[in-house]
Amino acid sequence: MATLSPILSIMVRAAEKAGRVLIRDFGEVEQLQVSRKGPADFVTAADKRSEEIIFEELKKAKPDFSFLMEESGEVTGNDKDNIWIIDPIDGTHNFMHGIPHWCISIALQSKGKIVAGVIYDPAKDELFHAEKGTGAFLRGNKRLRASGRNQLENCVISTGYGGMDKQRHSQFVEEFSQLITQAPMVRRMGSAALDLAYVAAGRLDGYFERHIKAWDVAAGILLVREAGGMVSSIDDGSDPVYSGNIIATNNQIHGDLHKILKSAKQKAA
Ligand code: LIP
Repeated sequence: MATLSPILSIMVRAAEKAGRVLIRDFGEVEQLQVSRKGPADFVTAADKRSEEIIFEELKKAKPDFSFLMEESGEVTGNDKDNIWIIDPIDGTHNFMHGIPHWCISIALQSKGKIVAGVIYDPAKDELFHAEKGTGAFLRGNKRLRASGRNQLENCVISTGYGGMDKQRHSQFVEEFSQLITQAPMVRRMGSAALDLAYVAAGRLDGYFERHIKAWDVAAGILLVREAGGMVSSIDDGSDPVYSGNIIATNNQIHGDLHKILKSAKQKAA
């Protein structure tokens, strides 16, 4: 593998250390499915333990950096310009159900821009990484490139939807019903970070989701852009890291997919 930069090495080391513990926990989760209550408490503990491991590793390497984390929230350091954005398990429900499609996502935001991202899938031992201006890679030096498909009917599009109130539900139903008439191959795989990594890798041609968090998407947004894809917010020109709504594509179908989502929003209003 090409030599990683010092900052990516720090991020990869933290992700792999947490991943070793999580893959052991994941093995135990599969045994807990039979219990009526299920492994929810066990997975919550795994989530928190993963975040603690990542936090300690990054803090040791960069003591002054700040943090934004899914479980522990914000930790402001002396250096407010550099912020680690961490999802210790993205795809938590997959993890909880013993489905091997979850990951660790770590991004570094510097002066308001995402400059480095690592998405690690321990179950498949795939590590995606990118640094601003230097490309996106799958460990082993495989350069990631977004797909070239430009006809929606040939594209695989992923999406997600969290808990929904009535308004959200009707909007999603309208988006989905309009989408499948033009792009019938839609997937709901349960991890925003891996959805974005797969757009960067050309495995998916597009992804969109509303009511999503910065830690779900920050690293993946950089991967998609460094792989030649395009990322924007769905509803306006705001930063998709924090807007809570995102559309990411191979660049070829961005306008077509965006048009469907905007039309659906108007119809559902
Ligand atoms: C998940 C996202 C997924 C979304 C889920 C959830 P988590 O993140 O990756 O795309 O649909 O509702 O937000 O909770 O597993 O970190």
